[in-house]
Amino acid sequence: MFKTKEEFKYEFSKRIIEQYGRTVEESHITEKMMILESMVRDYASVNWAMTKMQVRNNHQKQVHYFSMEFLIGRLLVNNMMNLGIYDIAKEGLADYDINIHELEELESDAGLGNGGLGRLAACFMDSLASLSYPAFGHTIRYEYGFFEQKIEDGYQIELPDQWLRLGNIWEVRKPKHACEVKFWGRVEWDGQKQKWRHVNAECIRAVPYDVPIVGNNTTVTNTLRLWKPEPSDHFPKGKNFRLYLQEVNDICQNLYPDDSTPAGKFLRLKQQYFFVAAGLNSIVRAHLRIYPDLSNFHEKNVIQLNDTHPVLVIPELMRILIDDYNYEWDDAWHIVTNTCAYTNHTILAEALEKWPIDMMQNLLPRVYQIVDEIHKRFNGYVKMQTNNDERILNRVMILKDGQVYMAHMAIAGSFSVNGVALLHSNILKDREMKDFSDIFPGKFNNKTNGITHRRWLVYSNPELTELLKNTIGKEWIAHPERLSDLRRYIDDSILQNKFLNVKYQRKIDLANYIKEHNGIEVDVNSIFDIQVKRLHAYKRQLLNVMHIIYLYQRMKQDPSFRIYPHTYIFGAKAAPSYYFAKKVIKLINSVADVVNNDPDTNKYLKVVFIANYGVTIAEHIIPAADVSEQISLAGKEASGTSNMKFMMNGAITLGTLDGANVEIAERVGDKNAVIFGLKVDEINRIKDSHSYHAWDYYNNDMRIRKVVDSLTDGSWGQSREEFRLIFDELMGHNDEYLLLADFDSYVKAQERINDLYQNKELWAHMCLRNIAESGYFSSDRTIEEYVQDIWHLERVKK
Ligand code: F55
Repeated sequence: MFKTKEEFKYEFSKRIIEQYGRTVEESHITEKMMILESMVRDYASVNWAMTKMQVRNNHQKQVHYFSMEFLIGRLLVNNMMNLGIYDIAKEGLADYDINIHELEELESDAGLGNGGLGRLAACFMDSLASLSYPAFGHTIRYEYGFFEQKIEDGYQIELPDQWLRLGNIWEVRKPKHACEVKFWGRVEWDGQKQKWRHVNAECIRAVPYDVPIVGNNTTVTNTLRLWKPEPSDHFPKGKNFRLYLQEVNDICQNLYPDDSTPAGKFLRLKQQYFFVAAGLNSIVRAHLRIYPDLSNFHEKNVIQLNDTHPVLVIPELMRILIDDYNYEWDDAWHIVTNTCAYTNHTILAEALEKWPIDMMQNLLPRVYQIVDEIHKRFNGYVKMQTNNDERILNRVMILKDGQVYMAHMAIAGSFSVNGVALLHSNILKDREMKDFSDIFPGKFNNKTNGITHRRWLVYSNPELTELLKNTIGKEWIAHPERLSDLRRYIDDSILQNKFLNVKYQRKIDLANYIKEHNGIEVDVNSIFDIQVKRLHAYKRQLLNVMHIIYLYQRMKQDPSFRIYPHTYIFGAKAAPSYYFAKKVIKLINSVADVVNNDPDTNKYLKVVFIANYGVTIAEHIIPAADVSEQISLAGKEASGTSNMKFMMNGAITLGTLDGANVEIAERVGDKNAVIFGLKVDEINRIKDSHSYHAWDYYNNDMRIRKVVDSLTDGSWGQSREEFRLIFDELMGHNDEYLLLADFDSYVKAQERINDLYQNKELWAHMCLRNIAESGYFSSDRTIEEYVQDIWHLERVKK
């Protein structure tokens, strides 16, 4: 493998000639990019093979992270940086007159996820490898990732995300690890063998495509296994071949673009079982290559269930143990419940997965039988634990109202249940899932989320990284908690100025991006106030827009009222069938059109909606933020993770006491975050007493009335009906997420930002304090906690 620039250049040109029969100069830019990728992949593959061998030979325990989503983004730069070969490659390419950044831009952004949950899985894989822990990820190899968003006439348009257009150099097809997954059919009792048989099933072959997950500054390279469905050799007799092929392909066509409600679709259940069954099959086979049986399965494997989506692991592993390996129920249950751990990411009732019983029974007849048995035995256990309390039993049952409650099965079948931030974990334990935590004391725990500081600071913000290195050295890169070394310097005025200058540079970059993509000129000296995340009512992008409308109306009405120049920036994808969310996008764009083109105000106020928000775009946006909008209704955002990325890049959180904002505010202190809004207990009181009346706020606060009225009086250049849905949500449905109740407090918080920003020294001090306290939010810390409390892994041994 190349160690020097010259070796790199030799290898690069040799491969181009061998592969394409041309010189470097003659080759096409995509060819150059693909050759570079293949060199990095091959560079990584030595470590990859070694890691697998070491884990096997040392009989090490592994974690298997099962997730329907891994939002990994681009890998080229990340892998080169983690391998420490970026500079060699960059300089070698420069000698050929190739700008490495141009190659980087050609890689597609692997968007195999919706939002926070999928991105968390990707950050965890990076931290696991970088901390040298043995880990596998399992998911589906979607043909099309999360849709590409375009904005036309202010509306969201969805286009297919063809991430595999140029092929995917990182993946390696592993047909030898393929297996069969069975759907449909029925179960029959085999009297001779004394067990159930699944007959007349439709088989689909599952073939793994393995992607190396390269650790930073370690030889450990783990695997992300993408499962692809293919036609089985056991073609179902009498079935129409084309129909069958269609069914096979359907499984991996699309990622469900829904972060709010489990699309009650058959196909989604099929997807879930498909990758769960395939993943388990490969783990069991790997285990049996080393050990004589499965009785120590849970000592060598731990399976983390990323939300309820992969919870079929529980009955499927029971099925394998009982049907395929002749374990008794109790022994199998012991293994399963010592293998599985479950992470909850939401308490929104509409997001808790339930599957109609008949659907599961038809599609997965044997698995359903096992679910039914788990349900019966769990009922028995609950009765025993609660002195036959029928009310509790009714609340915790796995099967009820004709549905399978996946979260209930997850809790019953796992040894650990965790939330993703302190507040969220407490709400789970003390409120939403209190019955379960009474039944299983000790099972519930918290693991506050984190983000990989490598991607989200070191690689995406090299300017800030350089400044940090020059100030506190580079220990923090391997030990992010050492960002606290910065505490001593936050009042150093030279550092403060350098920081403000780095921020300024990044704002220029983003301003150029906006100019190029939106055609809008923004003032780089204005406050960049940014809200980027999935569009959802509870995240309250609408509150942000309402405040912008209020500022605009007030500046129009009162020429003596002017704000410090602000650029409000949004990025958000709405689920295609989520009409309200799509209307909010349209509203943002309509308000932007009016406000940006009004010469009375546009020196002070600009609004920008950046299309197609995803990992790659986030890497440009986040380093440029002054203000991080984290304004969900308290109690609704389980954690949030963009809040951490912004903090680490020196932005000030403008947020409610929700999710991980609580922990951010606690760490930086009151003075270094701008917190507003109702708190969880206040909201609970309001909701429990039914005492909230949106119309009271409308009638009593002229600012609110004017903002709300503007939705239906044509102010935003549209018909009066265009935003009726939004008006109705607020005034007709009594403002479920209490925007009007938090409006006044939000206005005041924005005013605080406005004042604070004008004191440059104070502002820089606040930003630096945020960076200094952000080490805790590295996913390295989160992973260490999972390892200590749940997974009990050892680092890969040589
Ligand atoms: C995707 C599909 C379904 Cl069916 C349901 C939810 C999702 C999804 O994307 N959820 C999600 O992203 N949840 C988020 O998880 C983050 C990581 O824990 C949290 O930070 C965030 O608060 C939570 O909303």
